[in-house]
Amino acid sequence: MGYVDEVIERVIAKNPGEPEFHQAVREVLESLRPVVEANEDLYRREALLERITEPDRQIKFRVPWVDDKGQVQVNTGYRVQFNNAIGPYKGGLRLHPSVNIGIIKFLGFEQIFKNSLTSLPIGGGKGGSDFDPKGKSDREVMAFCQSFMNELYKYIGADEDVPAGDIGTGAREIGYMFGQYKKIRGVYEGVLTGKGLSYGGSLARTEATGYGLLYLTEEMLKCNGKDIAGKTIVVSGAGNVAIYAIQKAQQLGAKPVTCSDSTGWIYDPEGIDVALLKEVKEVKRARLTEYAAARPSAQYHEGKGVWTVKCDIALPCATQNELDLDDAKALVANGCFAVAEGANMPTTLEATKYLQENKILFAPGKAANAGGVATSALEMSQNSERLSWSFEEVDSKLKGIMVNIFHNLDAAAKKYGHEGDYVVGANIAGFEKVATAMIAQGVC
Ligand code: NDP
Ligand code: 2IT
Repeated sequence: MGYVDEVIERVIAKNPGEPEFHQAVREVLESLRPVVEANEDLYRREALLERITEPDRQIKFRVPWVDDKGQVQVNTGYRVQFNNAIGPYKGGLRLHPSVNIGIIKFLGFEQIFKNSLTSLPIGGGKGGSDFDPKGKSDREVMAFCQSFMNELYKYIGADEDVPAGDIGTGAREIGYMFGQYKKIRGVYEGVLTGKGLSYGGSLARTEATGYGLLYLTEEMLKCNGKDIAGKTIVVSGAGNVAIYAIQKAQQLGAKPVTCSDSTGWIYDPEGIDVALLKEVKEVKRARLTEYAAARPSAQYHEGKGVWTVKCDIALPCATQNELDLDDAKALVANGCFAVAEGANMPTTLEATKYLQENKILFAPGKAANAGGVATSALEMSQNSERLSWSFEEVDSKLKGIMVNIFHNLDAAAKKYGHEGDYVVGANIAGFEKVATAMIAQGVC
């Protein structure tokens, strides 16, 4: 058995009951075969693949808080510090009832390669809790966030580990956590990113993941002789990533016609009304039924369904494994020619394979959604130099980073004989820098 297969088997045996982590490891390691085969003796001696698939540490803790009725609630908090070969651990905090250690490990593992691809000095980590912010009052969210930070503060710091937002964690949650960190440590530092603009946040961080997704998609299309203007786009999700992906797609002359949340989806043939979507999701924190109620051209459907809508480009921006083999078949049958992942691992392995076999341009999340964490790293730079850059400056750096990511992964795919396979390209390009740094730093 080859080294890659041995390590995949070992990871599955050592981490039972963590299917998302197994999936992420399988996807990355299988696409590293060309590099691993070229360096097998060195990597085996260094146990490089065993080391890179084993987190530096996993922290799990109790998060007790008091709800508005005076009842004590208990959630579980996690932080997985996966790899800091190229910089302090960096990655978001997910607050969603589905959160467990396997999900945080898959996200932390992906983050290593994503962060490397940005070309900025950030290592990989992820955290979160099974707390559900939905339906909670601001005071309850604050009570949870403060209790979460009462434990997390021991493990993070501006040069150590810098968390940020993810599903369920936006500016409100980051604000409460930042306040509590400052209170406990007495230090004003860039320990979190995605902060409010009045206390160290970066302009364009809110927009960064969605905008970055479109910058990379535009470049991928351009390099394949296609133009984004005039194209019909289907988007899933209605959160931070989806909203700003829709906004930038419109600015580039495309027409996004769908969005979705955890209960249903919208088809709006006239194009999504971003101002209305923001009002429903960012301000009212309401369901998409409210969007449909306010917009005569919109149709609301219960459940899942955006991938059945005829489109040129699909942008999954909600959550993992939301685009399966049947969805991939529907997209291909309807003439879709490009898929770019705004979410982390939204496409199943079978669906990815099917899309690539059918010559769909496929940009994997660790490249396509790297604009969020890249801009977080720019927020860290601004915090360190105690300056704030203009929106235009951050946005133009973000665009440069995304264009550069595309060319790096395109070149890596070509170098190893897999031209056009951007999954292979992204994994190899992200891995090479981390592997070199790990070997240079010795066994640690
Ligand atoms: P948000 O919480 O802002 O939005 C998530 C959206 O997806 C919501 O519309 C939510 O529905 C929907 N959703 C979440 N979970 C499910 C589910 N299990 N089934 C169906 N719909 C679901 O999160 P983000 O937009 O920040 O994150 C979306 C994805 O992008 C995640 O995979 C995240 O890891 C990834 N990502 C985020 C980055 C960021 O900077 N925020 C950076 C890079 C990647 P509802 O409205 O009902 O809650
Ligand atoms: O998945 C991700 O890259 C994020 N949720 C953003 C992480 C960050 O540190 O900005």
